[in-house]
Amino acid sequence: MKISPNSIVAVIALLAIGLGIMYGLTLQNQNVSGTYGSTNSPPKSSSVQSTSTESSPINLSVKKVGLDYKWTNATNGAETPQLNLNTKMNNTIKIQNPTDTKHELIVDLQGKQVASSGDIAPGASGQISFMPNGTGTFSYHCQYHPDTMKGTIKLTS
Ligand SMILES: [Cu+2]
Repeated sequence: MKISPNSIVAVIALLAIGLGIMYGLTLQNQNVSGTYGSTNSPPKSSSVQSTSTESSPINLSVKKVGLDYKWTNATNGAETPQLNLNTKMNNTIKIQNPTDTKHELIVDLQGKQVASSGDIAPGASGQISFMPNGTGTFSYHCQYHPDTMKGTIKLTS
């Protein structure tokens, strides 16, 4: 009997969904025990990424400093943090926007856009997930505040 490519894709998708559900349940259990904050949400079960190639998420926020807006590290409050990303792994950057205007995180490679969060409205959150597979100079900025909301990205393989 010949196995069609479609059935292989279906089996892989089912396995990925199963893994996603198990991972989600694990996160929920950890939420119950209090080791995780309420901002954690289970990954999308439709992702075909194995969880072993997922690096831990980076959490960004935005702060108004004087008349300017700045990206901040949502964990320690540092302004304009360098983002450390892993090559050959899926990197997720989560963004909260507690300010009174919209922002959009853009990731650039050699000055050309490679990923975008889309608009993040006041009080909303968003995220970018992507896998840098190579070398080059990555950077990030805000679509609407490119002069004050820009920073560097360091790649680690
Ligand atoms: Cu902005």
